[in-house]
Amino acid sequence: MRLSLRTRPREVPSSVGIVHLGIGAFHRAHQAVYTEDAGDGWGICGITQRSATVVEQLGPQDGLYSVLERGPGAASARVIGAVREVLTGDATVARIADPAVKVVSLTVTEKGYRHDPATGRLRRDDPETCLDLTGRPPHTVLGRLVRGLAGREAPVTVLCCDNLTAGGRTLRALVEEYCERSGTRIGCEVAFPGAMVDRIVPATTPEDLDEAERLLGVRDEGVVVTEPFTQWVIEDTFAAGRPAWDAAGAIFTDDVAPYEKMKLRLLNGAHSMLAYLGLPQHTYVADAVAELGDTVRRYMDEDAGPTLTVPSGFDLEAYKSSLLERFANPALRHRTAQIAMDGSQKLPQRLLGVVRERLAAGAEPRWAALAVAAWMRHVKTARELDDPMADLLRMTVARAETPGQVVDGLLSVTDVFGPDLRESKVFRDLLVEHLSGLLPAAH
Ligand code: CS2
Repeated sequence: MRLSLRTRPREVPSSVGIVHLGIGAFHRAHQAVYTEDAGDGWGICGITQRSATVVEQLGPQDGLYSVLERGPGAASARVIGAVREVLTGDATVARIADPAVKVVSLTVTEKGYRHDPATGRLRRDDPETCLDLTGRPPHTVLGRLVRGLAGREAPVTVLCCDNLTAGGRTLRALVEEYCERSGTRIGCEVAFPGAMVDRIVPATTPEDLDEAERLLGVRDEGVVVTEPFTQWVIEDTFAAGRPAWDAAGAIFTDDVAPYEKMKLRLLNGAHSMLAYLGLPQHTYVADAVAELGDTVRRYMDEDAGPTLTVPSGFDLEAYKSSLLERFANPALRHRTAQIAMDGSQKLPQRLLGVVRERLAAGAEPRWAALAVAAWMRHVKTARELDDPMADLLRMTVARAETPGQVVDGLLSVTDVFGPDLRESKVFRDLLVEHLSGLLPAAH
Protein backbone atom coordinates (compact mmCIF):
# COMPACT_ATOMS: atom_id res chain seq x y z
CA MET A 1 0.00 0.00 0.00
CA ARG A 2 1.22 3.48 -0.81
CA LEU A 3 0.75 6.13 1.82
CA SER A 4 0.52 9.74 0.78
CA LEU A 5 2.20 12.73 2.37
CA ARG A 6 0.43 13.56 5.62
CA THR A 7 -1.76 16.63 5.37
CA ARG A 8 -1.98 19.16 8.18
CA PRO A 9 -4.63 21.43 9.61
CA ARG A 10 -5.23 24.45 7.38
CA GLU A 11 -3.04 27.38 8.39
CA VAL A 12 -4.62 30.77 8.82
CA PRO A 13 -3.99 32.68 5.59
CA SER A 14 -2.11 35.42 7.48
CA SER A 15 0.81 32.99 7.90
CA VAL A 16 1.52 33.60 4.21
CA GLY A 17 3.99 36.47 4.19
CA ILE A 18 5.69 35.55 0.91
CA VAL A 19 4.21 35.28 -2.55
CA HIS A 20 6.60 33.42 -4.79
CA LEU A 21 6.27 33.68 -8.57
CA GLY A 22 7.62 30.57 -10.31
CA ILE A 23 7.30 27.68 -7.87
CA GLY A 24 9.49 25.28 -9.82
CA ALA A 25 12.02 22.80 -8.49
CA PHE A 26 14.68 25.44 -7.81
CA HIS A 27 12.52 27.49 -5.46
CA ARG A 28 11.42 24.38 -3.59
CA ALA A 29 15.00 23.18 -3.10
CA HIS A 30 16.39 26.61 -2.21
CA GLN A 31 14.39 29.57 -0.83
CA ALA A 32 11.58 27.38 0.54
CA VAL A 33 14.11 25.29 2.49
CA TYR A 34 15.72 28.44 3.95
CA THR A 35 12.25 29.69 4.91
CA GLU A 36 11.46 26.42 6.66
CA ASP A 37 14.84 26.40 8.45
CA ALA A 38 14.48 30.03 9.55
CA GLY A 39 11.91 28.59 11.95
CA ASP A 40 9.95 31.79 12.46
CA GLY A 41 6.68 30.72 10.91
CA TRP A 42 6.73 32.45 7.53
CA GLY A 43 4.64 30.70 4.91
CA ILE A 44 4.82 30.86 1.13
CA CYS A 45 2.09 31.13 -1.45
CA GLY A 46 3.71 29.56 -4.52
CA ILE A 47 2.44 30.61 -7.91
CA THR A 48 3.17 28.68 -11.04
CA GLN A 49 3.51 30.76 -14.17
CA ARG A 50 3.34 28.00 -16.73
CA SER A 51 2.58 24.36 -15.95
CA ALA A 52 -0.24 23.56 -13.53
CA THR A 53 1.35 20.18 -12.67
CA VAL A 54 2.73 21.52 -9.41
CA VAL A 55 -0.79 22.57 -8.35
CA GLU A 56 -2.01 19.03 -9.04
CA GLN A 57 0.96 17.53 -7.18
CA LEU A 58 1.17 19.79 -4.14
CA GLY A 59 -2.45 20.95 -3.80
CA PRO A 60 -3.82 17.67 -2.40
CA GLN A 61 -0.77 17.51 -0.05
CA ASP A 62 -1.48 20.98 1.40
CA GLY A 63 1.77 22.22 -0.13
CA LEU A 64 3.95 19.54 1.49
CA TYR A 65 6.69 18.02 -0.67
CA SER A 66 10.02 16.31 -0.19
CA VAL A 67 13.58 17.32 -0.96
CA LEU A 68 15.94 14.51 -1.91
CA GLU A 69 19.60 15.35 -1.34
CA ARG A 70 22.13 13.40 -3.37
CA GLY A 71 25.75 13.82 -2.38
CA PRO A 72 28.78 11.56 -2.53
CA GLY A 73 27.44 9.54 0.44
CA ALA A 74 24.00 8.07 1.00
CA ALA A 75 20.99 10.06 -0.22
CA SER A 76 18.70 11.69 2.35
CA ALA A 77 15.17 13.05 2.15
CA ARG A 78 13.07 15.45 4.20
CA VAL A 79 9.61 16.94 3.99
CA ILE A 80 9.26 20.73 3.67
CA GLY A 81 6.20 22.54 4.99
CA ALA A 82 6.94 26.21 4.19
CA VAL A 83 4.67 26.25 1.13
CA ARG A 84 1.12 26.85 2.34
CA GLU A 85 -0.71 27.51 -0.91
CA VAL A 86 -0.07 26.67 -4.57
CA LEU A 87 -1.95 28.68 -7.18
CA THR A 88 -1.91 29.37 -10.89
CA GLY A 89 -0.78 32.66 -12.43
CA ASP A 90 -4.22 34.26 -12.63
CA ALA A 91 -4.20 34.53 -8.81
CA THR A 92 -1.04 36.67 -8.78
CA VAL A 93 -2.57 40.15 -8.73
CA ALA A 94 -4.99 39.45 -5.87
CA ARG A 95 -2.39 37.58 -3.82
CA ILE A 96 0.19 40.40 -4.09
CA ALA A 97 -2.43 42.94 -3.03
CA ASP A 98 -2.86 41.15 0.34
CA PRO A 99 -1.39 43.51 3.01
CA ALA A 100 -0.18 40.47 5.03
CA VAL A 101 2.29 39.79 2.22
CA LYS A 102 5.69 41.36 2.90
CA VAL A 103 7.88 39.75 0.24
CA VAL A 104 7.24 38.90 -3.41
CA SER A 105 10.06 36.69 -4.66
CA LEU A 106 10.68 35.39 -8.17
CA THR A 107 12.33 32.47 -9.92
CA VAL A 108 10.84 32.67 -13.39
CA THR A 109 14.09 31.93 -15.30
CA GLU A 110 15.93 34.44 -17.46
CA LYS A 111 13.37 34.38 -20.25
CA GLY A 112 10.46 34.95 -17.85
CA TYR A 113 11.34 38.65 -17.64
CA ARG A 114 10.81 39.04 -21.40
CA HIS A 115 13.64 41.52 -21.50
CA ASP A 116 16.57 41.99 -23.77
CA PRO A 117 19.49 40.60 -21.76
CA ALA A 118 22.00 42.78 -23.63
CA THR A 119 20.30 46.08 -22.62
CA GLY A 120 18.12 45.06 -19.66
CA ARG A 121 15.04 46.67 -21.28
CA LEU A 122 11.67 45.13 -22.07
CA ARG A 123 11.56 43.45 -25.47
CA ARG A 124 9.57 45.71 -27.76
CA ASP A 125 8.70 42.79 -30.04
CA ASP A 126 7.27 40.52 -27.35
CA PRO A 127 3.62 39.95 -28.30
CA GLU A 128 2.42 39.01 -24.80
CA THR A 129 3.95 42.10 -23.22
CA CYS A 130 2.43 44.28 -25.95
CA LEU A 131 -0.98 42.74 -25.27
CA ASP A 132 -0.60 43.23 -21.51
CA LEU A 133 0.29 46.86 -22.11
CA THR A 134 -3.07 47.37 -23.83
CA GLY A 135 -4.70 46.83 -20.42
CA ARG A 136 -6.08 43.27 -20.70
CA PRO A 137 -5.92 41.09 -17.53
CA PRO A 138 -2.15 40.55 -17.57
CA HIS A 139 -0.56 37.23 -18.57
CA THR A 140 3.12 38.06 -18.25
CA VAL A 141 5.07 37.94 -14.99
CA LEU A 142 5.88 41.62 -15.17
CA GLY A 143 2.33 42.62 -16.06
CA ARG A 144 0.95 40.67 -13.11
CA LEU A 145 3.62 41.92 -10.73
CA VAL A 146 3.02 45.56 -11.64
CA ARG A 147 -0.77 45.21 -11.44
CA GLY A 148 -0.42 43.53 -8.03
CA LEU A 149 1.94 46.22 -6.70
CA ALA A 150 -0.39 48.95 -7.96
CA GLY A 151 -3.14 47.46 -5.79
CA ARG A 152 -1.15 47.84 -2.54
CA GLU A 153 -0.60 50.53 0.03
CA ALA A 154 1.65 48.67 2.46
CA PRO A 155 5.41 48.50 1.74
CA VAL A 156 6.73 45.34 0.14
CA THR A 157 10.00 43.80 -1.01
CA VAL A 158 10.40 42.32 -4.49
CA LEU A 159 13.23 39.79 -4.45
CA CYS A 160 14.61 38.52 -7.76
CA CYS A 161 16.19 35.07 -7.29
CA ASP A 162 17.09 34.37 -10.91
CA ASN A 163 20.55 34.24 -12.47
CA LEU A 164 20.50 37.80 -13.80
CA THR A 165 23.20 40.43 -13.53
CA ALA A 166 22.17 42.94 -10.85
CA GLY A 167 18.80 41.17 -10.60
CA GLY A 168 17.36 43.67 -8.10
CA ARG A 169 18.28 46.73 -10.15
CA THR A 170 17.32 45.07 -13.43
CA LEU A 171 13.88 44.16 -12.11
CA ARG A 172 13.32 47.63 -10.64
CA ALA A 173 14.14 49.17 -14.03
CA LEU A 174 11.79 46.74 -15.81
CA VAL A 175 8.97 47.53 -13.38
CA GLU A 176 9.55 51.27 -13.91
CA GLU A 177 9.62 50.87 -17.68
CA TYR A 178 6.43 48.81 -17.60
CA CYS A 179 4.70 51.41 -15.38
CA GLU A 180 5.73 54.20 -17.72
CA ARG A 181 4.57 52.42 -20.85
CA SER A 182 1.27 51.26 -19.33
CA GLY A 183 0.55 54.46 -17.42
CA THR A 184 0.44 52.56 -14.10
CA ARG A 185 1.18 54.19 -10.76
CA ILE A 186 2.55 52.19 -7.85
CA GLY A 187 1.71 53.99 -4.62
CA CYS A 188 3.44 51.78 -2.05
CA GLU A 189 7.11 51.67 -1.09
CA VAL A 190 8.88 48.81 -2.92
CA ALA A 191 12.41 47.58 -2.21
CA PHE A 192 14.37 45.53 -4.77
CA PRO A 193 17.36 43.95 -3.00
CA GLY A 194 19.92 42.08 -5.07
CA ALA A 195 20.64 38.42 -4.36
CA MET A 196 22.93 35.60 -5.42
CA VAL A 197 21.30 32.18 -5.30
CA ASP A 198 23.10 28.89 -5.69
CA ARG A 199 22.06 25.26 -5.61
CA ILE A 200 22.18 22.73 -8.42
CA VAL A 201 18.68 21.34 -8.94
CA PRO A 202 18.34 18.95 -11.90
CA ALA A 203 14.97 17.80 -13.22
CA THR A 204 13.49 15.04 -11.03
CA THR A 205 13.62 11.53 -12.52
CA PRO A 206 11.42 8.47 -11.82
CA GLU A 207 14.41 6.99 -9.92
CA ASP A 208 14.39 10.04 -7.63
CA LEU A 209 10.70 9.50 -6.86
CA ASP A 210 11.39 5.87 -5.98
CA GLU A 211 14.43 6.74 -3.86
CA ALA A 212 12.48 9.34 -1.87
CA GLU A 213 9.68 6.82 -1.35
CA ARG A 214 12.20 4.28 -0.08
CA LEU A 215 13.66 6.79 2.37
CA LEU A 216 10.41 8.35 3.60
CA GLY A 217 7.98 5.48 3.29
CA VAL A 218 5.48 7.66 1.42
CA ARG A 219 4.92 8.39 -2.23
CA ASP A 220 5.31 12.02 -3.29
CA GLU A 221 5.05 12.98 -6.95
CA GLY A 222 6.33 16.46 -6.04
CA VAL A 223 9.88 15.41 -5.00
CA VAL A 224 12.70 17.77 -5.93
CA VAL A 225 16.28 16.51 -6.13
CA THR A 226 19.37 18.51 -5.29
CA GLU A 227 22.98 18.51 -4.07
CA PRO A 228 24.04 19.04 -0.42
CA PHE A 229 25.56 22.47 -1.22
CA THR A 230 23.41 25.56 -0.93
CA GLN A 231 24.20 29.29 -0.81
CA TRP A 232 22.20 32.51 -0.68
CA VAL A 233 23.70 36.00 -0.40
CA ILE A 234 21.18 38.83 -0.09
CA GLU A 235 21.26 42.61 0.21
CA ASP A 236 19.57 43.60 3.43
CA THR A 237 17.37 46.39 2.11
CA PHE A 238 13.94 44.93 2.83
CA ALA A 239 10.98 47.32 3.01
CA ALA A 240 8.71 45.38 5.34
CA GLY A 241 10.33 42.56 7.28
CA ARG A 242 11.58 39.17 6.20
CA PRO A 243 12.14 35.68 7.60
CA ALA A 244 15.32 35.11 9.62
CA TRP A 245 16.94 33.50 6.60
CA ASP A 246 20.32 34.26 8.20
CA ALA A 247 19.44 31.77 10.95
CA ALA A 248 19.21 29.20 8.15
CA GLY A 249 22.63 30.08 6.72
CA ALA A 250 21.88 32.91 4.27
CA ILE A 251 24.49 35.69 4.19
CA PHE A 252 23.29 39.30 4.37
CA THR A 253 25.55 41.92 2.87
CA ASP A 254 25.60 45.54 1.69
CA ASP A 255 26.91 44.63 -1.72
CA VAL A 256 25.99 41.43 -3.46
CA ALA A 257 27.64 42.32 -6.78
CA PRO A 258 31.02 40.58 -6.22
CA TYR A 259 29.29 37.34 -5.16
CA GLU A 260 26.88 37.50 -8.03
CA LYS A 261 29.51 38.13 -10.68
CA MET A 262 31.69 35.37 -9.29
CA LYS A 263 28.86 32.86 -9.30
CA LEU A 264 27.45 33.78 -12.72
CA ARG A 265 30.83 33.77 -14.43
CA LEU A 266 32.44 30.81 -12.67
CA LEU A 267 29.57 28.44 -11.94
CA ASN A 268 27.04 29.32 -14.61
CA GLY A 269 29.64 30.23 -17.24
CA ALA A 270 31.41 26.90 -16.69
CA HIS A 271 28.07 25.09 -16.68
CA SER A 272 27.14 26.52 -20.08
CA MET A 273 30.60 25.71 -21.39
CA LEU A 274 30.25 22.09 -20.25
CA ALA A 275 26.77 21.81 -21.70
CA TYR A 276 27.62 23.11 -25.18
CA LEU A 277 31.02 21.41 -25.44
CA GLY A 278 29.69 18.22 -23.83
CA LEU A 279 26.66 17.86 -26.07
CA PRO A 280 25.98 15.61 -27.91
CA GLN A 281 28.41 12.97 -26.52
CA HIS A 282 27.61 13.48 -22.85
CA THR A 283 24.09 13.32 -21.49
CA TYR A 284 25.14 14.27 -17.96
CA VAL A 285 27.31 17.07 -16.54
CA ALA A 286 29.32 14.62 -14.42
CA ASP A 287 30.47 12.78 -17.57
CA ALA A 288 31.16 16.02 -19.44
CA VAL A 289 33.36 17.34 -16.62
CA ALA A 290 35.33 14.09 -16.49
CA GLU A 291 36.44 14.80 -20.06
CA LEU A 292 36.48 18.59 -20.09
CA GLY A 293 37.44 19.50 -16.50
CA ASP A 294 40.90 20.83 -17.48
CA THR A 295 39.46 23.06 -20.23
CA VAL A 296 36.86 24.44 -17.83
CA ARG A 297 39.55 25.14 -15.25
CA ARG A 298 41.53 27.12 -17.83
CA TYR A 299 38.40 29.18 -18.59
CA MET A 300 38.10 29.88 -14.86
CA ASP A 301 41.80 30.66 -14.31
CA GLU A 302 42.66 32.55 -17.47
CA ASP A 303 39.45 34.26 -18.58
CA ALA A 304 36.81 34.57 -15.83
CA GLY A 305 39.14 34.79 -12.81
CA PRO A 306 40.94 38.02 -13.86
CA THR A 307 37.56 39.82 -14.27
CA LEU A 308 36.50 39.21 -10.66
CA THR A 309 36.89 41.29 -7.54
CA VAL A 310 36.71 38.74 -4.80
CA PRO A 311 34.86 39.54 -1.54
CA SER A 312 37.44 40.11 1.21
CA GLY A 313 38.67 36.94 2.87
CA PHE A 314 37.25 34.77 0.11
CA ASP A 315 39.34 31.86 -1.19
CA LEU A 316 38.80 31.95 -4.95
CA GLU A 317 40.98 28.92 -5.70
CA ALA A 318 39.04 26.76 -3.26
CA TYR A 319 35.78 28.06 -4.76
CA LYS A 320 36.84 27.06 -8.28
CA SER A 321 37.91 23.59 -7.14
CA SER A 322 34.68 23.11 -5.23
CA LEU A 323 32.68 23.95 -8.37
CA LEU A 324 34.44 21.23 -10.32
CA GLU A 325 33.74 18.80 -7.49
CA ARG A 326 30.07 19.76 -7.45
CA PHE A 327 29.82 19.27 -11.22
CA ALA A 328 31.44 15.84 -10.84
CA ASN A 329 28.85 14.65 -8.26
CA PRO A 330 28.08 11.19 -9.69
CA ALA A 331 24.78 10.87 -7.86
CA LEU A 332 23.26 13.93 -9.51
CA ARG A 333 21.91 13.15 -12.98
CA HIS A 334 22.09 16.70 -14.29
CA ARG A 335 21.43 16.74 -18.01
CA THR A 336 23.62 18.89 -20.25
CA ALA A 337 20.51 19.48 -22.40
CA GLN A 338 18.75 21.12 -19.44
CA ILE A 339 21.55 23.67 -19.05
CA ALA A 340 21.82 24.18 -22.83
CA MET A 341 18.27 25.58 -22.95
CA ASP A 342 17.73 29.31 -23.49
CA GLY A 343 21.33 30.10 -24.40
CA SER A 344 20.38 33.47 -25.90
CA GLN A 345 19.17 34.55 -22.46
CA LYS A 346 22.11 33.12 -20.53
CA LEU A 347 25.22 33.91 -22.55
CA PRO A 348 25.35 37.68 -21.87
CA GLN A 349 25.65 37.45 -18.08
CA ARG A 350 27.62 34.20 -17.98
CA LEU A 351 30.22 34.54 -20.73
CA LEU A 352 29.94 37.74 -22.75
CA GLY A 353 30.78 40.04 -19.83
CA VAL A 354 33.99 38.05 -19.42
CA VAL A 355 34.70 38.39 -23.15
CA ARG A 356 34.15 42.17 -23.11
CA GLU A 357 36.29 42.78 -20.04
CA ARG A 358 39.17 40.63 -21.26
CA LEU A 359 39.11 42.29 -24.68
CA ALA A 360 39.10 45.72 -23.00
CA ALA A 361 42.17 44.64 -21.00
CA GLY A 362 43.93 43.71 -24.26
CA ALA A 363 43.70 39.97 -23.53
CA GLU A 364 42.43 37.14 -25.72
CA PRO A 365 39.41 35.45 -24.10
CA ARG A 366 40.35 32.11 -25.65
CA TRP A 367 38.31 29.78 -23.42
CA ALA A 368 35.24 31.97 -23.15
CA ALA A 369 35.29 32.17 -26.95
CA LEU A 370 35.47 28.37 -27.08
CA ALA A 371 32.29 28.17 -25.00
CA VAL A 372 30.53 30.72 -27.22
CA ALA A 373 31.66 28.85 -30.35
CA ALA A 374 30.24 25.64 -28.85
CA TRP A 375 26.92 27.46 -28.39
CA MET A 376 27.10 28.52 -32.04
CA ARG A 377 27.61 24.90 -33.04
CA HIS A 378 24.58 24.01 -30.92
CA VAL A 379 22.46 26.65 -32.68
CA LYS A 380 23.59 25.38 -36.08
CA THR A 381 23.35 21.64 -35.47
CA ALA A 382 20.98 20.78 -32.58
CA ARG A 383 17.95 18.83 -33.72
CA GLU A 384 15.75 20.96 -31.50
CA LEU A 385 16.68 24.38 -30.25
CA ASP A 386 14.95 25.17 -26.96
CA ASP A 387 15.29 28.94 -26.81
CA PRO A 388 12.83 31.85 -26.89
CA MET A 389 14.82 33.25 -29.82
CA ALA A 390 15.03 29.88 -31.62
CA ASP A 391 13.28 31.04 -34.82
CA LEU A 392 15.49 34.06 -35.28
CA LEU A 393 18.67 32.12 -34.44
CA ARG A 394 17.84 29.25 -36.79
CA MET A 395 16.97 31.64 -39.58
CA THR A 396 20.23 33.47 -39.03
CA VAL A 397 22.33 30.35 -39.56
CA ALA A 398 20.11 28.53 -42.07
CA ARG A 399 22.04 29.60 -45.15
CA ALA A 400 25.46 29.88 -43.49
CA GLU A 401 27.81 27.31 -44.94
CA THR A 402 31.21 28.11 -43.50
CA PRO A 403 32.20 28.65 -39.85
CA GLY A 404 32.89 32.30 -40.74
CA GLN A 405 29.35 32.75 -42.00
CA VAL A 406 27.83 31.14 -38.91
CA VAL A 407 29.93 33.38 -36.66
CA ASP A 408 29.16 36.58 -38.59
CA GLY A 409 25.45 35.79 -38.71
CA LEU A 410 25.14 35.12 -34.99
CA LEU A 411 27.42 37.99 -33.92
CA SER A 412 24.98 40.31 -35.68
CA VAL A 413 22.17 39.29 -33.29
CA THR A 414 22.50 42.38 -31.13
CA ASP A 415 19.93 41.20 -28.55
CA VAL A 416 22.57 38.68 -27.49
CA PHE A 417 25.92 40.23 -28.46
CA GLY A 418 25.09 43.94 -28.20
CA PRO A 419 26.24 46.29 -30.92
CA ASP A 420 29.91 46.05 -29.89
CA LEU A 421 31.13 42.46 -29.94
CA ARG A 422 30.89 41.96 -33.69
CA GLU A 423 33.34 44.85 -34.06
CA SER A 424 36.11 42.89 -32.34
CA LYS A 425 38.37 41.17 -34.85
CA VAL A 426 40.14 39.31 -32.04
CA PHE A 427 36.87 37.79 -30.80
CA ARG A 428 35.63 36.98 -34.30
CA ASP A 429 38.90 35.26 -35.24
CA LEU A 430 38.84 33.19 -32.05
CA LEU A 431 35.25 32.13 -32.73
CA VAL A 432 35.97 31.15 -36.32
CA GLU A 433 39.05 29.18 -35.27
CA HIS A 434 37.16 27.29 -32.55
CA LEU A 435 34.04 26.70 -34.61
CA SER A 436 36.11 25.31 -37.48
CA GLY A 437 37.42 22.69 -35.06
CA LEU A 438 34.00 21.97 -33.58
CA LEU A 439 31.75 21.68 -36.61
CA PRO A 440 31.65 18.48 -38.62
CA ALA A 441 33.69 18.78 -41.83
CA ALA A 442 30.60 19.30 -44.04
CA HIS A 443 30.11 22.82 -42.62
C1 CS2 B 1 22.30 26.08 -14.65
C2 CS2 B 1 21.74 26.66 -13.36
O1 CS2 B 1 20.43 25.39 -15.90
C3 CS2 B 1 21.36 26.19 -15.82
O2 CS2 B 1 21.56 27.04 -16.69
O3 CS2 B 1 23.53 26.67 -14.93
O4 CS2 B 1 20.41 26.33 -13.16
C4 CS2 B 1 22.59 26.24 -12.14
O5 CS2 B 1 22.46 24.87 -11.89
C5 CS2 B 1 22.22 27.03 -10.90
O6 CS2 B 1 22.31 28.39 -11.17
C6 CS2 B 1 23.12 26.63 -9.73
O7 CS2 B 1 22.98 27.53 -8.70
